[in-house]
Amino acid sequence: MAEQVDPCALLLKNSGEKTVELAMATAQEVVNRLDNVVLNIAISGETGAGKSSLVNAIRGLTDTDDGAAPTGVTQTTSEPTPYPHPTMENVTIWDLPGTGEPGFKPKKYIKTVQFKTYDFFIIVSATRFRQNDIVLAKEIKRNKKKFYFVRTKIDRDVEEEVKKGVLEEQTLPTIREDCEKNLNELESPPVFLITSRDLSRFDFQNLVETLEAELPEHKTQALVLSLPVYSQRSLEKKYNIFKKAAWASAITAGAVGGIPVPMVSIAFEFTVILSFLTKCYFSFGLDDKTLAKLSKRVDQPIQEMVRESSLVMAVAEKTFNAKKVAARLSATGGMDALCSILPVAGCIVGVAMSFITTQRALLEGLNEFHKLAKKVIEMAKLE
Ligand SMILES: Nc1nc2c(ncn2[C@@H]2O[C@H](COP(=O)(O)OP(=O)(O)O)[C@@H](O)[C@H]2O)c(=O)[nH]1
Ligand SMILES: [Mg+2]
Repeated sequence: MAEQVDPCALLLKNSGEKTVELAMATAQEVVNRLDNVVLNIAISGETGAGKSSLVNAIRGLTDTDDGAAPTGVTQTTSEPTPYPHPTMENVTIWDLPGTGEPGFKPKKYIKTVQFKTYDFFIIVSATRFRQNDIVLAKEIKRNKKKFYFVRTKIDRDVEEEVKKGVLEEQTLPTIREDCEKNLNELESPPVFLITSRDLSRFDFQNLVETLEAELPEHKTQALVLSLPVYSQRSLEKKYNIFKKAAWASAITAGAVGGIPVPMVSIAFEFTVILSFLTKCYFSFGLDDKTLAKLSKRVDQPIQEMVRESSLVMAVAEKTFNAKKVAARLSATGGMDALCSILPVAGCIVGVAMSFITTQRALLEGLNEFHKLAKKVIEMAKLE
């Protein structure tokens, strides 16, 4: 049998609060943060620089996917185009109009694109940064917003240099220095070298880490969860966010049903587990769309491997088949009970369950997804 743990003590420990009331308020905040944080990322730069491709890469899409921003098209729009994240609807990547036209007016541009909308700007170039990029950065700064310089299409440069016998290790610092020198008017801010074709290469991780250090914590969380899994490190960050949020989801399972604490017997809502695991599932990139693309790209049977997990399948099919999910979660005493009491798909179970059992179920599901996602990274050799 499971060991006796005092749910109240566990709640206080997990929340870091002194009273149950404060812990409940914190829990609600943690849960809201998983869903409701609004993040708006602006991608700017000259026409042809690679803005739309970066918009797609950040959203985990290739240029030919449904809903992808059109790329390689020469016509320009004068309006910013919002591209909502495919699975986190509060995260939007904005494809801004090109800045390269003669007579470009940064002040007017900033006004037209409604700079207040964005949490930060990414200024993209596939060559050295131009005067337009520099004046735009100055204007963004004057409006007290942050900007980051991204030099994209590095895969292409590296490839071309390799053909001439120049190694990648030599090419990268040369490009970096050249770009940074060109930005000395702005006191040479860092330039992040990336390729939208593969975010696991070059400086994308550094860019994300710089953003993490500079954005408010809740925005950072939305950013980390919304980015595709492109490395072991990016997965670990997501995992830690979910791990820290599990207790809060577990406790609000009771509160959502309008049932307040008594701690020991909170009404247990099965849909909470599924909603939590569905978020993990998409954020870890375990969904069919993502895996089908990855399997094809790296020519490995990754999708098949993941689909062997019945927990994944239950979440994927939205069958909300409680027995299937519960049976897959390891057979702790609590889980056995769960199997026997959860009758119909998707319904709220009016059975009293403890916060501890719910939390355990969330963590076990999370751990299984984490293991699978790690295996995906290994099979795809994403490092
Ligand atoms: N090799 C390579 N090509 C890229 C990359 N990013 C964009 N491109 C290509 O560059 C062209 C212009 O990109 P696009 O995103 O449409 O530029 P935009 O006009 O700034 O939106 C397209 O043909 C893209 O496929 C990249 O990182 N690597
Ligand atoms: Mg474009």
